[in-house]
Amino acid sequence: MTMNRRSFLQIAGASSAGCALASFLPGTLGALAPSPLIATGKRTPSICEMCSTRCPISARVVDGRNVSILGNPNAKAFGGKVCARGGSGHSLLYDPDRLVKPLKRIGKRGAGQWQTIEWDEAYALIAERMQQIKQQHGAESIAFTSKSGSLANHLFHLSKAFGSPNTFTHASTCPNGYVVAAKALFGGGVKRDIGGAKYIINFGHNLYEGINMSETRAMMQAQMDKGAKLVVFDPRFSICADKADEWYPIRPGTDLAIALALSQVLIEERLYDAAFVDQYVEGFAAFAQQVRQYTPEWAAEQTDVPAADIRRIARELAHHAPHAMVDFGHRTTFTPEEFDLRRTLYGLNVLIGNIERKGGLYMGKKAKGYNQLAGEKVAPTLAKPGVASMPTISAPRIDQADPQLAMAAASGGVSQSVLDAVLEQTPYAIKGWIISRNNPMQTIASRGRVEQALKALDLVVVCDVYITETAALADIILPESTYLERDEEISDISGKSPTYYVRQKAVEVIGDTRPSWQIWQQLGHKLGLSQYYPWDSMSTLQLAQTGNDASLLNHIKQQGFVSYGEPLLLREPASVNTFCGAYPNAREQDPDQTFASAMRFNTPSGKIELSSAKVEALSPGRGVIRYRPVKLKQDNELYFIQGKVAVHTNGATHNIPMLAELMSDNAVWIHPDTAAPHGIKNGDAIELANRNGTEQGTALITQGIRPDTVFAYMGFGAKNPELKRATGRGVHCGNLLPHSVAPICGMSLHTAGVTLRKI
Ligand SMILES: Nc1nc2c(c(=O)[nH]1)N[C@H]1C(S)=C(S)[C@@H](COP(=O)(O)OP(=O)(O)OC[C@H]3O[C@@H](n4cnc5c(=O)[nH]c(N)nc54)[C@H](O)[C@@H]3O)O[C@H]1N2
Ligand SMILES: Nc1nc2c(c(=O)[nH]1)N[C@H]1C(S)=C(S)[C@@H](COP(=O)(O)OP(=O)(O)OC[C@H]3O[C@@H](n4cnc5c(=O)[nH]c(N)nc54)[C@H](O)[C@@H]3O)O[C@H]1N2
Ligand code: SF4
Ligand SMILES: [Mo]
Repeated sequence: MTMNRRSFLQIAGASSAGCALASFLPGTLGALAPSPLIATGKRTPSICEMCSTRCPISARVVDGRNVSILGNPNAKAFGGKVCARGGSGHSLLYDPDRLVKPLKRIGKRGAGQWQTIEWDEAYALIAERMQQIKQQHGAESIAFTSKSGSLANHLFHLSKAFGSPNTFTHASTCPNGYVVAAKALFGGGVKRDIGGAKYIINFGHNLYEGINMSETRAMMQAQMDKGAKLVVFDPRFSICADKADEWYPIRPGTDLAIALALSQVLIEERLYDAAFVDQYVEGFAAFAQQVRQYTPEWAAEQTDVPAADIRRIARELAHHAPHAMVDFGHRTTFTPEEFDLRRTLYGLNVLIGNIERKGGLYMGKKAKGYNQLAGEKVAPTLAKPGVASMPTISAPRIDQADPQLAMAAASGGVSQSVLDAVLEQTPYAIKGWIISRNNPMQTIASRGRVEQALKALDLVVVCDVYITETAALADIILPESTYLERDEEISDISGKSPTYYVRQKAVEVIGDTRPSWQIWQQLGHKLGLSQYYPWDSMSTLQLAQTGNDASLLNHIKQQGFVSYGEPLLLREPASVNTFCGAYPNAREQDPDQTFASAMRFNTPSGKIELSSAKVEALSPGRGVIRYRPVKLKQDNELYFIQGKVAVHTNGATHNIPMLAELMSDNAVWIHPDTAAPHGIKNGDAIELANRNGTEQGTALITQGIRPDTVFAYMGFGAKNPELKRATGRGVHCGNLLPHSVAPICGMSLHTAGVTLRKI
C-alpha cells in the first residue's frame, strides 16, 4: 500500500474524531497529560526491548511509575512470562546514568567531553554535515546502521529519502548464516516447532542462556513434559548441555563435519524420507554424491566426536522422524563456512521430511495466505504504509562490490564492509555513519578496526540509551526514549497462525528523549525531505496499518498481543483436520488429509534446493554443499569462543544497575589441564592475546570446557569511562576477534586463536 500526504491526513483526522481512540492514544510526545490508563495504575500490554527477541509484556504502573514487568498472559507460547532481563526494564528506565538530553562532543573524539544541546541544534548540526558530505562525496557515502526491528525501518527510510543505499542491520553479526541459507534452500525463512519435537539435535543453540522466551519454554516443555531427547554439541558445558541427555564437546568450528556425516548415514542407510525428497527437493543427487565421502569415521577426526555416536545419533534421528528436529541455531558466527553449515542443518530436516510436521520446521502463516486456505477472513491483514515515490538511488551498496554477497546484501547487509569503505575506500569512501540501537565497538568484532574507522569519519551520530563504547566516539549522541516510554507500529509475528502485537508507552517520557521514529522524521524535515514524511504521529501510522480501522487498532492495543485462528501445519493431518473443521469453506484437503500441495517455495525451481544453481552462479563451486577445512587458530594458540549469559544482553545491558549487580565480570573458562602448566589457579589474573588485541581478566578453572579452548560470556570489558558500572570489568571479546567476511552469507567470525598467560 502506498500513501500520499492527503490520505495520511485523512486518517489522522479520523483518529482525532474517533473518540474510542482519543483517550487511548498518548499522541505526540509531551503534548498530552499522562493517559488515564497510566494514571489508574493498570497494566499496559507492550513489547520488551531488553533483547531483540521482543517478548510480549505487561507493564504495571502505579502513580506514573513503572513498578513491575510481567509477561502478557495472552501470549500463550511465551507462557505469560519474561526473563530476568525483561523483568528489570525499570532499572534501565530509572537509571540516573541513562541519556536524557542530546549531547555534542566538545573535545577530541573519545575524550569524553560533552555538552548538552537542544534537539533542534542537534538536528541542525547533523543536517549541515550530512549535506556537506552529500555535496562532496555523494549521498551514498553516508552509512546507516540499526539493529533490525521497527526502529530500523525509520532510520532506513531516512537513508533512502536522503539517497544512500547503504543500510545495515546487525544481520552479519548474528542471524544471516541461517537467514541466507534459508533463502537458498526454501526461498525464505522457516520457524521451528521445538515444543512438538521428540528428538532434538542442537549445535550450540544455547536456549537456556541465549534466551528466547517462546523457544526456551518450548524446549523446556519438550524435554520435561514430553520426554524429548536432547543431544547437544558445544565445546563447553553450557546450561543447555547441562540439561541435555548427551553432550559432545565438539572442536570449535567443525559442526559442518558432523552435519554432513549425519546426512551421509541417513542416505547410505536409506533412513531418509525418499518420498518427500522425490517430490519436494531439487539437487538431492548432487548432494548425495558429494556426502558419500563424509563418513562418521572421517567426521570423528575433524570434530573429536566418536564415529559410533554420530552413526547412532543419525539412526535415532531417523527413528523419531518426522517429529524430530535438527536445530539450525541462532548466532551463526562459529566458522567462515556458516553458509554450508546452516544449509546442511536445514538439509537434515529436509531429509527426515519434518517440513510442516509437528516437531519440525514450518513457514510463518500470515493473514493473507491463512485466510485463503480458510476460505474466509479469519484474521485481518495489515497494510504497509509507505511513500509512493522515493528517490531513485543509482549508487550500488558497498557490500555489493563482491557479487557473491548479493543475498546477504539484500537481507540486512554486511556491516563489516563499512569498515573497509571508511579505511580503504573500497569500493568507495564512506564519510559519515549514523548508528542507532547498535554498538559495533562491542559487537562487530575487530574492535581496533572499528575504533580506527569511527575516528577517521567526518560525521558519527549515535542514537542510544547510554553512552556506549560506540557513542563515546560520536560527534552527536541522540537519546532515545526507552521502550517503556514509546509507541511503535503494530508488528506481525505470525507463527502457526496470524499474530500481531504492539509496543505502547507505559510511562511518560523521562528527560528530553524522543522515540526514534520521531527523531529520524524530524531530522528528515531538517534535511528538506518533508515530502517523504506524510505522517505526523505514530497513531497515524498505526491507523494506516489497520486500513483506518480504529476498532481493530483499539483491540490490538487493549490486548497487546492477538492471535487469530487455529495453529496450522500444512503436512500434519491432525492439524489440517482441525482447521477444516473450524472453517467450512476451507480449501479441499489432499488425499492424505493434508494441505501439502499448498506448500510454496520461493526458489528458482519452486522446490527445496538442497543444491542450488543460483548459489553456483554467485560463487562457482559453492552450488553443492561440501566440506572445506578451516584454520581458526595457530598451533600454539587456544580456540577462543563466546556465548550469551542469562542475565545480560549482548553488548547492551552491562551498565543497567540491577543486571550489573547480578553480574559485572566475565571470568574466562579454562580447563584444569590447560591452566596447570601456566600455574593458573581459579581467580588468578590472566591475559589473552593475539594479533587483534590483548585482554586481561580472571580465570575460572572448570572441566566444562575443552582443553584446547577458552570461553567468555560476551559484552563485558567496555573501555569508555562513561559506562561506570561496566568499564574495565572483564575481557572485551570483540577486541580479540578478526575482521572477516564469510562467503555468501557475509558473516563476521567470533572464533579466534589466542595465547594464554598468567599475569
Ligand atoms: N564477540 C562477540 N560479538 C558478538 C556476539 C558474540 O557472541 N560475541 N554476538 C553477536 C550477536 S548474536 C548480536 S545480535 C550482536 C548484537 O549487537 P548489537 O546489534 O550491537 O546489539 P545490542 O548489543 O543488543 O544492543 C545495541 C545497543 O542498543 C542500545 N539500546 C537498547 N535499547 C535501546 C533503545 O530502545 N533505543 C536505542 N536507540 N538503543 C537502545 C544498547 O544500549 C546497546 O548499546 O552482537 C554480536 N556480536
Ligand atoms: N540472556 C540472553 N539471551 C539472549 C541474548 C543475550 O545476549 N542474553 N541475545 C539474543 C540474541 S541476539 C541471540 S542471537 C541469541 C543467541 O543465541 P545462541 O546462538 O544460542 O547463543 P550463544 O550463547 O551466543 O552461542 C551459542 C553457543 O555456542 C557455543 N559455541 C561457540 N562456538 C561453537 C562451535 O564452533 N560449535 C558449537 N556447536 N558451539 C559453539 C557457545 O559455547 C554457546 O554455548 O540469544 C538471544 N537471547
Ligand atoms: S527474552 Fe527476556 S529480555 Fe529478551 S525480549 Fe524476552 S523477556 Fe525481554
Ligand atoms: Mo543475535
